[in-house]
Amino acid sequence: MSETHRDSSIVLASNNAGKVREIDALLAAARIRVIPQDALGVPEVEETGKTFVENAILKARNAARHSGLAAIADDSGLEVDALNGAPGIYSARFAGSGASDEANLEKLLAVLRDIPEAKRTARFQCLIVYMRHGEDPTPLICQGTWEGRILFAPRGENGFGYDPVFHVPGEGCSSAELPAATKNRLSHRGQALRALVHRLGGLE
Ligand code: ITT
Repeated sequence: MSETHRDSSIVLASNNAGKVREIDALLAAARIRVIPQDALGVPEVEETGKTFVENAILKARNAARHSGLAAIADDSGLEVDALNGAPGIYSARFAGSGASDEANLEKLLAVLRDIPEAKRTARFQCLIVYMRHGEDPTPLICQGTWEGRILFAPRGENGFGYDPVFHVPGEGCSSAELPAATKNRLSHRGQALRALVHRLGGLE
């Protein structure tokens, strides 16, 4: 049986406008439309997991239960080798609960101030979970990883979160200097969503 949901609605379990924009664009290419959870009055769920996949499942299950629809969730973050993988699952709250992207990014630059370029390796991780309904015991789980390096100062205006300090090897610029389509082609989120679309039986 095809798992494609072109004719039925899917709720997107994210309140992050940057993510929603990217996921919309990536899924639109496969003619899959999603409804952001805030448009359906879905309350935020606490991200109590210890792993990206646990948090993505919590978010997808919450959105599916509250909306009665299939749900897609994205849990993602930045792993910095010099910080033993931090901020990781705590990327959105690195500078404290409710911290702005700017505050998180400034904290990252401060803690890495004395780390030389060669040791500033890092990667974005993205876990995408698709649940057919709130009690789905076999959610689809797809992952993407994007390797790079942390810059010494922010560059560029595009994207969101840590994009201005994430140097993209091969492109010679920060992720925030890439056009949206190029970031989606290369990024952790683009990789994970293309894998999901493939498994849903849609276009790659
Ligand atoms: P939702 O849970 O509502 O989706 P969130 O921002 O809380 O939004 P996460 O818990 O998954 O989502 O945290 C992801 C954080 O990782 C995000 O806030 C950014 O700081 C960072 N991040 C993830 N993907 C990124 C990207 O493509 N570019 C820059 N930063 C990214």
